[in-house]
Amino acid sequence: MKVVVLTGAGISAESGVPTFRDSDGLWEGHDVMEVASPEGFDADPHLVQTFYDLRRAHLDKVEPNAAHLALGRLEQALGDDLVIVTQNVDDLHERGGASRVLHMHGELRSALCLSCAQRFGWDTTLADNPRCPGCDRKALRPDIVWFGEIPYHMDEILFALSEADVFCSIGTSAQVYPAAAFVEWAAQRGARTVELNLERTGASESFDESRQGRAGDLVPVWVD
Ligand code: BV8
Repeated sequence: MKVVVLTGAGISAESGVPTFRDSDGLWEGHDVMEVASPEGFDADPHLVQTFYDLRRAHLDKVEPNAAHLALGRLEQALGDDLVIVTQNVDDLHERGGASRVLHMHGELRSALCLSCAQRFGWDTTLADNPRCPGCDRKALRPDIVWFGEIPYHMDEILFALSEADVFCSIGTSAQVYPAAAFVEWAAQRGARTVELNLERTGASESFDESRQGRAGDLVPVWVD
């Protein structure tokens, strides 16, 4: 049985990673386009670098929760028949035991060089404008997919969705595309679709089954 799981910020909420659109969310106090778009980066790179530096530093203070660990167990059981696609840029799936995770919106612990296009594991800050380890130019940006940019791994994701028997969406408000369209793409190809989220979303009607609750409670039950 082939399973595709899509996760969003809600799966990391119980680990202490703020979501985007909940009341105390990341976007609060920020104009999204100021901190998560190429235009925002061009206008004020220091603001954007600092926004991601703070989130990168926070990763050292949080741990994977029961939902991440359950998906790690699911990968043990299903192997290559499980594809985890995440909109999240944290590393909690990996620290929860999953080894093959498609980060379609990039990763906090990666930096991308605008000059030589190389990527580097990155654990410190970028706002101090460090030189690229590859080309020595001061041209590093967060390796994050911003609004208007093309998500990563789309070919792999579309192929996995075309083969999926089950599609499960966990902890996402289904407001950002193309991720929000995955349920339709999976359903068109006959997959059974399940939504696990704290509250109903605009996409809930599109799922065969929509369960409300905390990911830390729902995901272990769904997995086991
Ligand atoms: C694209 C950066 C083309 C990473 C993010 C005009 C111009 C250009 C594009 C567009 C346009 N108009 C529309 C678009 C498309 C645009 C888009 O969708 N805009 C929206 C706002 C309408 N999309 C894009 O630009 C994308 N690129 O379209 O390129 C293309 C497409 C396909 C193929 C080729 C080309 C790029 C989108 C990526 C943007 N980057 N952020 C970062 O900073 O982290 S988006 C941002 O939102 C995050 O990545 C996040 O992952 C994503 C989705 O948010 P969620 O994860 O769902 O989080 P949210 O807070 O919203 O919801 C949390 C949910 O959890 C809630 O429902 C809550 O109830 C629940 N919850 C809370 N606690 C718990 C819980 N659930 C369970 N348990 C709990 N404990």
